[in-house]
Amino acid sequence: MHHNQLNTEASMTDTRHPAVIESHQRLDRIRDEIVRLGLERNILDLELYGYTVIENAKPLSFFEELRETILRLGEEDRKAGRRVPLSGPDGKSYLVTWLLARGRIFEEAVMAEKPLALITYLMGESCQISSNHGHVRVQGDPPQGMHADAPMVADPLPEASVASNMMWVTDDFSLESGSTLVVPGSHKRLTHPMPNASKMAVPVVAKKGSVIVFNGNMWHSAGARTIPGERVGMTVYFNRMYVRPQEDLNAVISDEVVARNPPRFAHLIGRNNPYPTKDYAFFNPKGAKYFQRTMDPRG
Ligand SMILES: O=C(O)CCC(=O)C(=O)O
Ligand SMILES: [Fe+2]
Repeated sequence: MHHNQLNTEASMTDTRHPAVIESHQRLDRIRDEIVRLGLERNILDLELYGYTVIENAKPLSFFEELRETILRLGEEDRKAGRRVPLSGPDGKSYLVTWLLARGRIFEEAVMAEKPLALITYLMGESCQISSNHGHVRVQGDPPQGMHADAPMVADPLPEASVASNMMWVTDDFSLESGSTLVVPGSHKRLTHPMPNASKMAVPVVAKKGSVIVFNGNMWHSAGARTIPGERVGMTVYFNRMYVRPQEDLNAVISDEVVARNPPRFAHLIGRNNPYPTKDYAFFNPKGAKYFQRTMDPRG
C-alpha cells in the first residue's frame, strides 16, 4: 500500500457499496501508475495547458522504424490508388490509415506504458481506440483548421472529454517543420474554437522520440510545413466507450493479434464494446458491467 493511500482499501467494517470501492481502487491504480512512471509533471501540464510532451518514450530506433513503416505503408496506399489526401486533391500531405491493423510495431506503440498511463488519466480505464493514423505533412500545404477533437459533439463540450490523443513525434517538431499547433489552456473553455483561434496558437516544440499527449478539448491543428522534406507524426486517437470509433479496428484485428498482446489491448480495440448489437435488450449483458464504471472516477 502506498504510504499516502487515500483510505481506499476495503476493510471488515467498510460500508461502502462495492461499486464505490471499485471506483476508489481505480483512482489509486491510476495515481500509483503515474507516480511509478514519474509522470507527475506531465499531469500538471495536462491540467494547466491541456497537453504535455513525454521525451524518450521509446528508444530512438523505435521512432525511426515507426517513421519508415508509416512512409512504406503510405507508398503502398499510393500504388493501390487509395491514399488519403490531407489538403485536398492538389495538396501533397496525406494520412496513412488503419495502422494498428497493419503491423506489430503499432501494437507496441499503443501499449507503451507512459503515454497510455496519461491517456488513462484523461479518459479512464475503459477508453478505447478510435483510430491510429500516420500524418505526413509536406511543404506548400496550408495549416489544418483549428479544432477540438470532438467531432459532431455539440457545445458545450463535456468536461470529461469524449476523446484524447497521442501524437508520436517521429521527426523533430518545430514551427518550420509543421508541428502541431496548440492553444494552451483552451481545454478549460469547453467549446469548439471560434474562427480566429489560430491567432492564439503556438507550435509544440518536441524532439523526435517524444510523444505529445493532449486532451481532446484543447484547440489544436497541424501547422504548415515551410521547409523541404516530410513531417511524419502518428496519432493514436482514443474515445470513451459511447463514441463511435473512426476505424472499426475490432473488425479487422485477428484473435491471434489480440492473443499476443496484454489483456487491455482487446478492450482498447473495442472487443468488449456492447454497441451496436443485433440482440440488444435493456441491460444488454455485455454493456451492463460498464454502466457504473463509465460514469467515471476514471473507470
Ligand atoms: O497532424 C497534426 O499535427 C495534428 C492532426 C490533428 O489534430 C487531427 O488530424 O485531428
Ligand atoms: Fe485533431
